[in-house]
Amino acid sequence: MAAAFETQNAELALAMEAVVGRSGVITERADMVPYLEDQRGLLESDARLVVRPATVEEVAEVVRICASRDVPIVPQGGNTGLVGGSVPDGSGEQVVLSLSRMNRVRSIDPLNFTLVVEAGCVLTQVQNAADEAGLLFPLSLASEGSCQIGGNLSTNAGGTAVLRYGNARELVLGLEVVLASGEIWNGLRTLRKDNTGYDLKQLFLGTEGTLGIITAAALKLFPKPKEQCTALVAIPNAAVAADLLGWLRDAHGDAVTTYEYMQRPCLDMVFTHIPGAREPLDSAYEHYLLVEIGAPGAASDMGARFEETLAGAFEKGWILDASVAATEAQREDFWRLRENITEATKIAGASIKHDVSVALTDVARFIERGSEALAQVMPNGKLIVFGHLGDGNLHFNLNQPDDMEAKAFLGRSVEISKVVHDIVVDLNGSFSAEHGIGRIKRKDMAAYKSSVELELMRTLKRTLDPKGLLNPEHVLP
Ligand code: FAD
Ligand code: 2HG
Ligand code: ZN
Repeated sequence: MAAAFETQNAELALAMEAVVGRSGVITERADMVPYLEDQRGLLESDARLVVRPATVEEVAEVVRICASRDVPIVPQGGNTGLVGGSVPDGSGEQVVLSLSRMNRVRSIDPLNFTLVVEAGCVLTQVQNAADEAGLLFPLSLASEGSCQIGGNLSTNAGGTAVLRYGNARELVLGLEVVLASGEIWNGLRTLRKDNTGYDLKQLFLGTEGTLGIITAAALKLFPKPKEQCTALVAIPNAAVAADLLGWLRDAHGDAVTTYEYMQRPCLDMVFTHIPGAREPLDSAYEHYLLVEIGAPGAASDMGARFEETLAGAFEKGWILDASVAATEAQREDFWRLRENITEATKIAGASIKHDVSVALTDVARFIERGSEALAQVMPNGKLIVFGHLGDGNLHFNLNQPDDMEAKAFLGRSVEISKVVHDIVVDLNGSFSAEHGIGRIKRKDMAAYKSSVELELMRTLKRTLDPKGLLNPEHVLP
């Protein structure tokens, strides 16, 4: 039996090599390791092989080879996903299809404000291509140096500029996709308006590689902000955050790009584990916001107006203290605090993550209820609350207590996540607002999604992937 499997694998590897060349196929276990390890180190994973096609035709041929042998495929981008969606299961029967060699910028049209890139372009590469043309591609997340645009689109990534520019899905005009059959759908249109039937690209955006493999995308570009102001603001509690955001938007409109929340323990973790991070204000506070506004035109008085707006909020009692970055280095210091929370908490130990959203007006209520509930269930757990408050999206994570082993702590994940997710759902929120479902949150889909919704999703899956070969253990319970 084992020998037969070995023979099949060797034959599969040869068939793949004929398409992508020898260097495009990895079969040695040791060389496959980086493709098998999930970001959080939570999952067992193995694969028959890793295949790295370099063109859309090669992706299509690889998919046809797998389809003809009923071999499941896990598409992989930068492997930065936090829900185990980019790694195969532990069976050793799946193939990892890495998009990393499909990393060309195909075209840019600055006058049309559009950019066409391949799925394996790292997000910073996409941002830089826009920047070189004097424009902005606004998707921005702490993993941008390694995540790929194909992964971003497949997870409908959020990040720190959603308030102004929307989620990844809203930045897409067209897609090129390899279907489960191995056919290529060329929907790479760069049109702002196109109502010719169903908007098929939506089938592949945010569906985590379960319905097709994105190989290229036509993206929207924006004018680059000419002036930017960044402030680190201490607030008395989370309850004032909605009022303060309303105040800022009233004064600056859509210029408000970033509205990120961090509680004190996040900063303490960053100070402990990230070199160069330091206290941002003269005193220490419990609640912080990182606020950024940006104006495309030459709005020369923006800084002065921003200071005035903050002073007004101070008088209303919504702000305790604030510092507006005077230099680029200071701006980077503020961002370093926010962008290193995930890394710092990872170094600190195991983490049970919740990536939830509620209406902006329910954020404070959620934090209060969630904090109280977790303090009851695990009094020594370290609550790490931060996130994209302007979008109502919080990362409500629990780090392992000092007096508990990681394994015992993680063993309580289901119980702890149920406590948090029940509160979110009670507030009409979402138990999964940003990172996707992957392999880790499938049980929550079964618990919280209606059977009508789940069956509609299964219908789509059966239609587009009748053999169930694309990410079979992902998303749907
Ligand atoms: P991968 O992790 O490789 O894959 C993610 C999923 O997409 C998998 O299901 C995979 O099968 C599928 N997939 C990948 N490429 C393709 C493709 N071309 N076609 C079809 N399916 C594909 N996420 C946010 O949304 N906002 C954040 O602010 C954020 N911050 C992060 C910060 C850190 C430090 C880290 C480690 C992660 C963060 N993430 C964040 C999570 C992660 O970076 C995003 O989900 C990102 O969009 C994943 O991109 P990737 O290329 O790494 O995809
Ligand atoms: C962020 O907002 C990411 O920084 C990561 O979405 C969140 O680590 C997390 O839970
Ligand atoms: Zn986030």
